[in-house]
Amino acid sequence: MTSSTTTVAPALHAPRFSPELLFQPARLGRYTLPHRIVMAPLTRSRARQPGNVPSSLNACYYTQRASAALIVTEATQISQQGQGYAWTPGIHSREQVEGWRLVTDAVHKAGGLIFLQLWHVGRISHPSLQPDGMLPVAPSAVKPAGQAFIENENGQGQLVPFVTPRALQIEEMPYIVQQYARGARHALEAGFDGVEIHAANGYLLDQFINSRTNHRADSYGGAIENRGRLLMEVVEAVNEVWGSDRVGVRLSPLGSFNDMGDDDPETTFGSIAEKLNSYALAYLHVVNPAAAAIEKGTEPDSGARRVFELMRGKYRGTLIVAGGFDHETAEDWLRQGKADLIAFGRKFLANPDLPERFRSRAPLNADDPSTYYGGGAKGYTDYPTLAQQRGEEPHPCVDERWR
Ligand code: 8OZ
Repeated sequence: MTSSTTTVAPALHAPRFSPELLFQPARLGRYTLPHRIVMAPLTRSRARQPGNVPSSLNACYYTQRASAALIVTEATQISQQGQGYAWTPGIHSREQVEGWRLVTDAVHKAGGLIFLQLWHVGRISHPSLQPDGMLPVAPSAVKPAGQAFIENENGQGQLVPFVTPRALQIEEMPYIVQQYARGARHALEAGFDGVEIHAANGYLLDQFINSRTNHRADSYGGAIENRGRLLMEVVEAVNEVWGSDRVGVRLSPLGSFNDMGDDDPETTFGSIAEKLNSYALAYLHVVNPAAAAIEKGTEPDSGARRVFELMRGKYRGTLIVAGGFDHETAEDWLRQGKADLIAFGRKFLANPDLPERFRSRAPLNADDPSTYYGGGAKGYTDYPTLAQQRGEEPHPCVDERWR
């Protein structure tokens, strides 16, 4: 039988299911990504001490996850003033830049793409983490409810009440922007592929954006144009270093983590999304305000849906969405045009080969919350790949330089 005799109408030959959008290539600024599964930024509190220096253990962890379309590193303080938790890595000292070099070299050897997340915690800190035991800084002297995670005199982690932060003087604002610019330059020296500006989850930039933490009467407070000013100045300074097509911004509209809140989130986050259009960034990364509902399998409340839809409508660039997705909900969101890429946190933490597992519809390892923060290789670099589960030996990737 020749092929011509078997030719039938193309429609009958079309696959029953169209190919998954999760596995279609995507543009991200100057990069082309092979698929749409991003590794979300995840605080793991395992930087080498003293000095909060990234180590070969951290390089091992990221390299195991190099099949992500993009890795966004854990939040990384741009200054000692910007640190809010014990044992998180920094990008302000020479040793830290060299430590991150281990990470980027190893990830690149494995074919990965990696952006550093630039972080200043603002009021979510404690004098014991600050230079010379000073007060943490914030837009306004508003104490967050809750506790800071610090290291005590015995080298152990400990929760202590937050203090009332010191409101930044307007004369200091250029120096805050310069902290971000230095972090950006250091990230370039450390060999990253780009940077993400952390403006989410109740840290400094988010504290300026949200009305309940920003009571300023100067040009950084009041109307949203003013509350968004610091973020825009930071974006401009970081773009100078990297070019806007290697810079992303992360926001968490309606987020309540770290005692956050805004009196008019539609205006606030709609305006920020709109304003960010003018910078031609690589991407905007949004923590889905409906994440909790998605995870529970319930309908998100209408406020969360409205704010998200508003932002999606206003923002014209590439949008990454994170928060409680699984394979099916991720594919649904891409199909409905609600996101261009999906970021996975806890699933990537527990499944170093997450894209392969999704592709082959393999079962996922469960994550272990007791090993999220602090410690060593356990619960960090010992989650097995599919290959290991089939009996292959793990690739040894931690060398003796760690600790
Ligand atoms: C969990 C624990 C500590 C920090 C964030 C950087 O929420 C964090 C963080 C999360 O963005």
